[in-house]
Amino acid sequence: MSIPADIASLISDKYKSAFDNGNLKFIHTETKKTKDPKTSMPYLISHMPSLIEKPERGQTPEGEDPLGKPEEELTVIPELGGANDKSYKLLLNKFPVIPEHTLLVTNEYQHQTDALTPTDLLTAYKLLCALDDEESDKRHMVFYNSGPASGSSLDHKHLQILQMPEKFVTFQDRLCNGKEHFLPTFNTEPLQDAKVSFAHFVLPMPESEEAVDEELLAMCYISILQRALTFFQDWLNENPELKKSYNLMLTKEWICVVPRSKAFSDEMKIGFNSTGYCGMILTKNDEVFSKITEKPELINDILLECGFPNTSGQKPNEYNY
Ligand code: B4P
Repeated sequence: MSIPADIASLISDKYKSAFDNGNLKFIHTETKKTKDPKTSMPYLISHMPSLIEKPERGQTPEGEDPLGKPEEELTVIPELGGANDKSYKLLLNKFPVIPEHTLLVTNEYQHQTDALTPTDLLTAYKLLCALDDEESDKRHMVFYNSGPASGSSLDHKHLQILQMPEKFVTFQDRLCNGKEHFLPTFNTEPLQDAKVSFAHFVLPMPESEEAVDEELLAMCYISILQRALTFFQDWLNENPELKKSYNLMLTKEWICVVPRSKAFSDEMKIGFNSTGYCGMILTKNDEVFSKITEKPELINDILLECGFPNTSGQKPNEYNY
């Protein structure tokens, strides 16, 4: 797996020219940092006016695959991967809220509901290693929105990479702080913050980059994905419409999977993708923005409505995976 050593500047230069030439539409947001007084979960609420012209799920003309034949002006690296296997391309997101947001896209069409492969995971991890910069406090997160209730809008398999907002500490960071890497066993469950409303499965990553290979990443992913998928067996009677959906988030410090029941709360008029489940909330409606900034504890309830109940403290045989 080879990631060009100058990847950060390749992305910056491409972003600058695409921005200057109007090839991408940077979406300005008003942001507010806040915290849930009950769970202490930190939130960064970004407000993007609903007027923005961005196609939503189902609005891309049928049969069109914007990630399959991307604009040259948005393509940072057309062929990325191992020496003999250039399976991916790296693209700029056409509608970023955070500058230099990129997408790791499979060159051959695969579906966004397909499981991630060990190579997908290692390529994403290597990108994180190349982009994170401790000295300037730059951290990145990779995420994968999979399935119709995950908040995804395009079906061509893609992982996304964005820089974490400065000094933003997610609840997963807090949960993994000072903890050594482990793989779950029958007696040792992945970490789950008991104060947070929704089910989530988190594992700390090894501190040393050299310890992380395809096998370790695959073991982490499969063990937490398996726990997330149990919800779809258990809740199918109650909700026969349920379709397997989850969010995956990976940083150099932790990996997390959140099973999802809904992409959008019709009552609260807000939806989430992976970013929402680490506290980065995007609103598109003025009323919703005021409501949740005034009462951030509402967010925990809406995240639960679009996820499943927290199972912290339960033994695996109590919910049978
Ligand atoms: P998906 O996984 O399918 O969908 P998504 O990230 O949830 O974004 P969505 O499109 O639903 O937009 P949303 O209003 O929620 O990823 C598809 C990706 O491809 C998106 O990043 C999309 O922008 C990009 N894309 C679409 N057409 C493209 C094209 N022709 N060429 C290249 N890229 C293309 O969110 C709007 C934006 O803000 C999205 O980029 C989203 O990822 C990002 N975002 C959402 N919540 C955020 C948060 N809390 N903080 C920072 N960014 C956030």
